[in-house]
Amino acid sequence: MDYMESKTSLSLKKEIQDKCQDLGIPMVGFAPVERWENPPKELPQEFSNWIPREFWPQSIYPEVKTVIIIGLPVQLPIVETAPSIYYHELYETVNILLDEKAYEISNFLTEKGFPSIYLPRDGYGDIEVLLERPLAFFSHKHAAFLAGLGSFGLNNVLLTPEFGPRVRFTSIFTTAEIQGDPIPGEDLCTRCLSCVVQCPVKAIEARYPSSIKYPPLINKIKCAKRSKNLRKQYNSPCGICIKVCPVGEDRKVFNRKETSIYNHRNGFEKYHDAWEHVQRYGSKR
Ligand code: B12
Ligand code: SF4
Ligand code: SF4
Repeated sequence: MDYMESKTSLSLKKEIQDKCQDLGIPMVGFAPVERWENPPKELPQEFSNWIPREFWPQSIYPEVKTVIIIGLPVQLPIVETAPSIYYHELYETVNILLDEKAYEISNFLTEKGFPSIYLPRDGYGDIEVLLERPLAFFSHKHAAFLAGLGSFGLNNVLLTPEFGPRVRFTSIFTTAEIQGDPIPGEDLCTRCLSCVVQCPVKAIEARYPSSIKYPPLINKIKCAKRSKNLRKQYNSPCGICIKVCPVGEDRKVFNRKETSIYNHRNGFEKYHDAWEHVQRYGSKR
């Protein structure tokens, strides 16, 4: 990149950040596509098994130069009712918003002369498809990881300083060359094992937290089966492993630093009563 180009890249980056602010997006990151081929040394975790080449952005849209990742939070007191119709509705709302905002940003950039395309926040037809092959064609959590937005937890999702794992992502592929964001390199997972212990189907198989290798061992089929069952009851997604995670400033914001609140009723009756009330209505048990 020459001097003029890097100046353009910086002002364009600022324009995109401003656009995100106008759209009410609290989290945005930039990852040049080279990071998929040569993951930066300062990443918080080393992977024993990196994403296969066909999942890289440049394999999906050969013209892409930068991946822009946007994140919207899922509000903690609603996740606390999970599984419930309330969390189900929130999940649907955030999904629609993510897709719409990414679509709008991609058109904004295309109109500026940088052809760009949005990606759907998920990208699968039905849970039945995932039971056969629990993969999508592109992984947003790895994109967010490469943009320096967070680190992987034992729960296999990305933990962020702001919202812990309670944030959903999508991406935009742009032909604009934009400077990548710095990578803080901090491993945010405390290895508290709450996600492992609380998973109702024991899908998180991490047993030796001191010698953890990434990606963590997740039985995706067990998790997808639970999701299928909950969907029949209008209660999906499960979300327990993101509810119990102690990481995230949102815990302070919502005054929920104490995570033992989820383990027993004693002393926390008012919360349990509220969650149980929500769970009694609008979905099957
Ligand atoms: C398929 C899927 C599921 C399935 C399968 C579960 C799973 N663990 O993958 C189901 C429906 C069960 C599910 C559940 C959940 N999901 Co989900 N899911 C996805 C989806 C659509 C695709 C993930 C994917 O295929 N990635 C691509 C592959 C390459 O990544 P990977 O699976 O991590 O693969 C690694 C390892 O498997 C390993 N590996 C080992 N051998 C091999 C072999 C091959 C061929 C490959 C490819 C990889 C591989 O290497 C890979 C790289 O490290 C993404 C959305 C998206 N498009 O990104 C959301 C996504 C990952 N889910 C999300 C969430 C939040 C959840 C839930 C908490 C439910 C909820 N919404 O409340 C649970 C958590 C489950 C868990 N603990 O992992 C969020 C995560 C956000 C975050 N903060 O990180 C995402 C990004 C959705 C979004 N738009 O925000 N999910
Ligand atoms: S989403 Fe539920 S079933 Fe899947 S890993 Fe997390 S806690 Fe377990
Ligand atoms: S619940 Fe604990 S072990 Fe699991 S991801 Fe969060 S910090 Fe890590």
